[in-house]
Amino acid sequence: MEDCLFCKIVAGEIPGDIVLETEHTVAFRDLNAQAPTHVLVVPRDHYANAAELAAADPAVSAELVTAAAAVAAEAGYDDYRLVYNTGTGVGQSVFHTHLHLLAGRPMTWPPG
Ligand code: DGP
Repeated sequence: MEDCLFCKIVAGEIPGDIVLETEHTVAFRDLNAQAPTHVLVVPRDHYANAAELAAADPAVSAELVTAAAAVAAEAGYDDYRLVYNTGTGVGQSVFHTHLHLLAGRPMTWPPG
């Protein structure tokens, strides 16, 4: 999609610190890391949020989770948090589905 930041990272048009690529996903480090490991896993195709992706392509939705687990395992973490923000009210700022993988520090619940 034109003017989508994450579509451009997937396409290699702007740089991303890519840590894993699978058939349908790309994982790269978050520019504004909130944990020692903070990676975003995105589908290669454009969807606005997690629910849109899950409705359109459940297999790729699952692939995001398995890719995130692989990144966590490769980094040596058994404990990690996966987050989808949906909507500006909870902090979504990029409207290309992305799964946040956070690991490497203690985390509280409920989240802020
Ligand atoms: P969210 O707030 O859930 O929409 O998450 C968007 C994340 O994207 C946020 O944590 C910061 C990150 N981000 C924004 N611009 C860039 C960029 O150009 N490159 C990378 N790697 N991450 C970015």
